[in-house]
Amino acid sequence: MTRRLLAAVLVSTLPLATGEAKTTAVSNGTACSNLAALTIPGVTIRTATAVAAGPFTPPGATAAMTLPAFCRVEATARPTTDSEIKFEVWIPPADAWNGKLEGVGNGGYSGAIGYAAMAAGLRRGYAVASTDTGHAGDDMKFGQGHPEKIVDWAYRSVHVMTEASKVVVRDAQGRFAEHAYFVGCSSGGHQALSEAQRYPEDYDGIIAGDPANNRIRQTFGFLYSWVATHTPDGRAIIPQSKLSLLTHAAVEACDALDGLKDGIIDDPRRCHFDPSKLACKGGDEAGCLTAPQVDAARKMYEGLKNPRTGEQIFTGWPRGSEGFGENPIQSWGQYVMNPPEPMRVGFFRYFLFHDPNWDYRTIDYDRDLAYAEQKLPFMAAVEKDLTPFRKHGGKLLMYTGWADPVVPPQDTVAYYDAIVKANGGLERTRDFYRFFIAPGMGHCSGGPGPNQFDALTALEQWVEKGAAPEKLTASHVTNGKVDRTRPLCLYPQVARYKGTGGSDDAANFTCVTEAPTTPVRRTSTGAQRN
Ligand SMILES: [Ca+2]
Repeated sequence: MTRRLLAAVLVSTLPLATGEAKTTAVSNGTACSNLAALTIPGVTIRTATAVAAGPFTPPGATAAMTLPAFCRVEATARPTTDSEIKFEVWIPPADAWNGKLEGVGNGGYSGAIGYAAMAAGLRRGYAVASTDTGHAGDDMKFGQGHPEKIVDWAYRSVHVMTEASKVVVRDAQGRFAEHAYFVGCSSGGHQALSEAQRYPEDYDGIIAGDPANNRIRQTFGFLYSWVATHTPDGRAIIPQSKLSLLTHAAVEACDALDGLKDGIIDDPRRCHFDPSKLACKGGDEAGCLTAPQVDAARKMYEGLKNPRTGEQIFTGWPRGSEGFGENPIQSWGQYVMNPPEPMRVGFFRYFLFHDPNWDYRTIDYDRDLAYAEQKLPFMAAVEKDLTPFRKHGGKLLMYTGWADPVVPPQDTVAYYDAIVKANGGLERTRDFYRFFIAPGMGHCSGGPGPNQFDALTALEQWVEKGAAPEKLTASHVTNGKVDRTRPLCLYPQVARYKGTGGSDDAANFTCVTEAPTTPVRRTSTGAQRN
């Protein structure tokens, strides 16, 4: 069913729903338990249950979360005969509802409803919706022989969830939500951009964090980086301890390039730290890198090039992202070094080649990329003309971390630069699409840089009051205490220390526009200066 047709069918069911509502509800809405009788084409409402304020333990969780009262609706959408898209809608009571709907995004290939994100939205007074994207679990085998389930994961599930959730909320409250927002990071960021590109009318405001939207090339990048950093028998060449060593050395070399020695590389594009500076003089030791380790690190920074044409297929990972934290996701550990095979090799086995035994050593980066982009173009969300979303009045707030070890931030920057070009320049683009980069932030959170900020309030102000965000104020928190704040500036502006007052206080920084990065000069220390 096309989107337009589905919307028409949904609208045509509304008068009936309104009639029911008037006979059963205290307010203008339908009583929670009666929502189970709601009819939406292609959607089955499985349960509708009033949940009292207090502890609530989501399915699959061991710990309870404390929530305000809400109406919990569990539903399944089947836009194709092979689809089984589970989603939930949580609706606050009329007197607690802020009049808005928030769709929340997913992580990885996760077939799991995002209960924690739903809880956060509900506490703010939102009606919230989340989907399992049409399958259970993070394993990519679900796509083997199920092309429609791949489409459900790639973009359809969020749209179907959104359209149905609007109707569920409308029936529960007796009126449509005044605004709809989507909030996601990582795969959720991919979903966010996909919504703006494919379904520009779904949301009025969208937050896309560390978006994995260049999904096909990112997957080729994962495969290449794994092969480049593992021995032929599959052992990681760089141990975790040496990932931290690399970060320490990169920060030491490039920290001061931004004029402030604060343990943060402000813009890794200006940092050209050469890992050979750490080369062992003799044998392998804890404080140095062997020749294969130097080579592996270089390839991580350089990224994947087409072996035939030399084209950069996918960017490398930034200096400063190697190993800055204890958790494997705060390093190249979780997505590159630690997996026994290339991360997301299932893309090739189950989605592309339909061969569970496909050997990643046989990849041809030229031929197979062309094939993948021809066969599965819907896996990526890289459309650059966002005119329909702009015309809808939508606002898009995108952010990323300059130390992201999972989704390379340079790719997000390249995408935004291309968006600016395709949408009439920076000023016209900023009217509806703004980008903020957090120096020293990891993947969606964490890292030495300030990485906690309230993007949703900024987006609300923009959509509802017309106050476009000029900067976001981010905090760094250690053991529950804020120990540093910093403005995240409107790209391409950067935060510069004013020269007086504490350098851990956002008030002592100003956002300035710097000249674009120019070709850099290699110095004897390996650091680079313009
Ligand atoms: Ca610095």
